[in-house]
Amino acid sequence: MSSERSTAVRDFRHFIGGEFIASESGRTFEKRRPTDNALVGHIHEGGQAEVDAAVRAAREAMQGPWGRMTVEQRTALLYKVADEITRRFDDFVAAEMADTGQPKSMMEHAFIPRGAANFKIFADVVKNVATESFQTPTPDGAGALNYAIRVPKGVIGVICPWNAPLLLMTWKVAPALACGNAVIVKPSEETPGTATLLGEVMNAVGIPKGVYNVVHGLGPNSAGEFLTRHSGVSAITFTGETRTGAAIMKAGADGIRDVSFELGGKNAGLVFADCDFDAAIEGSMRSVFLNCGQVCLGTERLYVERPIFDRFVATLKERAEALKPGHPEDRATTLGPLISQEHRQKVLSYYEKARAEGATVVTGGGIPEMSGDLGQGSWVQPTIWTGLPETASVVREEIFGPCCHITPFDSEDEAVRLANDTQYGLSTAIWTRDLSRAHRVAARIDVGITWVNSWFLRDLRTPFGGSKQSGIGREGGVHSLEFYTELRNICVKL
Ligand code: NAD
Ligand code: 6OD
Repeated sequence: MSSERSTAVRDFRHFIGGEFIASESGRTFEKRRPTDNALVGHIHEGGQAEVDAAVRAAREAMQGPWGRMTVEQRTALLYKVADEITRRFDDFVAAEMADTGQPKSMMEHAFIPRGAANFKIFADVVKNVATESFQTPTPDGAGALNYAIRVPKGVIGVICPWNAPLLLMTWKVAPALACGNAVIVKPSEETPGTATLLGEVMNAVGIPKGVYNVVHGLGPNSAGEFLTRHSGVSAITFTGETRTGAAIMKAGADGIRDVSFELGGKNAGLVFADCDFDAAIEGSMRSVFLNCGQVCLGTERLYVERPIFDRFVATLKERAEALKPGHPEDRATTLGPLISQEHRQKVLSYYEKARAEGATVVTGGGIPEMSGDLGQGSWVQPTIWTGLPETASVVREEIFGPCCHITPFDSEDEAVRLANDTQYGLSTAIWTRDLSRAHRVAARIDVGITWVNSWFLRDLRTPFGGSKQSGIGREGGVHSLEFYTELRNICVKL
């Protein structure tokens, strides 16, 4: 495994039918490291041939031993996958750090452990969830018994983003496999590392060949689109931008393929004057700046009740200015770079728009000075704005960077109205000591997930997903089974 400081250039091949293979076309594209823009990989670009091969391998796997395994056998294997991820923890941390440049401490404490946890939780869910049954009266008095069984849907296409690669990929792969499906993963073109490594894990623990496949590539007119159009793919689970979701939905429509979508967000944090101030600051620091702001659940819009507005803005400014961008392996580093130069251009264009639209730039708004090779990386300053109307583009559009706009509010109704005034509906964080208010406000906000006095506190058994343009469907716990299985009803006349 290449260390983050080394510049070894890796070759990222597809993982199909249990083998690491090159593209038939011989085409590759570059992976550059976000911290210093060094070339760290050549990624094989999958085309129709690789998607066809992966679908064949997955279909064959479903006909083979995998398709005949009992739930106990399958879930025992998934526990081994989790244990092997844990055994190779340092390799996963290094792979994800090289791909995303985010601080090692975050990888170690949050993102990589979730890879293993996802496999364990869904193994447990599948073993412990019952299906429904009804006793039905019949005219002859003998009755009938209706009961449902769950069967795997088939081959699941898993299309992933780059912001938390292992966490988000295994959040889909684990329940899909627990339910007995085979998967074809299309990782983001920015983050090939951990999906590839997971292929090694699958082989090491004896997951049958063809159950887990990875086809690298791009989106439109490449592996991503070919996967969504393939008639051998039964359903598509996708995490990424809302615009991409719309394209995938159109592609899937031809085959009436089921979709599960986790899409963009422009989430609000609501800070009431009666909150635990320090906790609200601590939580907002995470919800704005974690992962350099590249978290779909992040709060790029903060609304703060007027009596504490000035103090809140000043304290958040002080804390944001204390963030330390730097090398991911340095324990002092608290802020990573953006994923790519291209994404930095997008974020900086919003920094520019904010100025043009008349924002007060409380802090940031540019590029930090980084020393040595880091000067070539895709760094941006943590940025806070105030003073813009709700119509401003940085208040309406998802930026996916380390930035937020803060607006004062005067009443609970106004806070709810402001939070809901968006095309998105993913998450909200409410900061208040008044529990009645917390329940009241949470119920009125049109999002899939509301956190009260916390943010990104996850229990994997709970429903997760977005309303409005933030997604379709819910995953997590039993809700994942709804997507990854077909429910068959069997009616037995007694
Ligand atoms: P993206 O939509 O650009 O890309 C995601 C994946 O889709 C990539 O693998 C890409 O290659 C593929 N893709 C692109 N076009 C495609 C097409 N036409 N057909 C098939 N595949 C295609 O998203 P991104 O930039 O990688 O990720 C950031 C976005 O993801 C943000 O909008 C963020 O909010 C969202 N996100 C949402 C959640 C959630 O849970 N709601 C979680 C993480 C990220
Ligand atoms: O925690 C999860 O299960 C999840 N899907 C998180 C999404 C994070 C978005 O960036």
